[in-house]
Amino acid sequence: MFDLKAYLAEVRADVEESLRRCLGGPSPDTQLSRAMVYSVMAGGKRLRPVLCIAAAEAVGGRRDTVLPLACALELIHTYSLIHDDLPAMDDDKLRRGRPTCHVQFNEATAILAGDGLLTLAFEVLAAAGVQSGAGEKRSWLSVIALIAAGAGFRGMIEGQMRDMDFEGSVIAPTELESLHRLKTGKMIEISVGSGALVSGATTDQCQALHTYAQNIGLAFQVADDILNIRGDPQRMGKATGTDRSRGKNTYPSLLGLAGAEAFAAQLVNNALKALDTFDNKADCLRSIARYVIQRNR
Ligand code: GRG
Repeated sequence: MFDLKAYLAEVRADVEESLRRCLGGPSPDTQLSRAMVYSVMAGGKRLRPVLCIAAAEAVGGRRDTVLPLACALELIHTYSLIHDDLPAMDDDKLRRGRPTCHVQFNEATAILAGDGLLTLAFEVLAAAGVQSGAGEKRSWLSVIALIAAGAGFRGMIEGQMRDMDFEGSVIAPTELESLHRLKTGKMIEISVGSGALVSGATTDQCQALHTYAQNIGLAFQVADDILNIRGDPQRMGKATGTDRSRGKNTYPSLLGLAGAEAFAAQLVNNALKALDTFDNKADCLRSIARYVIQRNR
């Protein structure tokens, strides 16, 4: 039986050490760098780095090769959380169990800390590409393009835009699905896809992992919607009940709680099925798929 708890603890420790190195370069001890470190090192499940590393290992790749990639994904994710919490967006006061970045510092610092993390991510990626061997540079360039597109205005940012536009109006399930495939799903897709790509996955493996990622990406969002109703704010480190008060479209509001749970379980089954041709090196990905809907934070 795969020990997911031990795997998560081990991968998170490696990622956090690497994140500290990324953030600890020759920069002055300024309010800006303090705000960046504050938000990145505030905990968090590190799901995107874990997925990136697990996908690499599932196709026989090495963890140390993809660590810069894993860090870049977490830096981009943290920037998106800082900006999502801003008064102009969700106006949240608590994130990862701490005051949000703009509450702890101020709004301008939070905006710039997000900008700093986004650009640092591409600095880290480009440096890894430069240091890679001659035969690997092409896949690093492809990965940089994949990440820029997934996190960008046709990906996560467009998802965020739609999420805000649809607040207060009822939308069809298909619209909700395409919104989440962008807002939450794209980062999960590129986490899995980039880890596999840099590790030399075959086209068939990439396709199967893409199906896996699409399904767990949506399942993650459905679970997030359920946790926003049923979760314990203390354990989650953020407020709950916020979707309803903001008039957000969610899976429980469209399908009911039981319907949303059944949908999430179906998505996880689809994800597991996509891994049928993989050997036991993909057990980490299989366990993560189950964890995505069993998690309590
Ligand atoms: C502002 C450009 C921009 C994008 C924001 C990610 C996002 C888009 C918004 C976050 C709001 C939200 C609640 C999204 C639903 C799912 C999600 C991404 C939750 C946060 O990710 P976790 O649970 O957080 O992995 P931790 O803190 O564990 O890393």
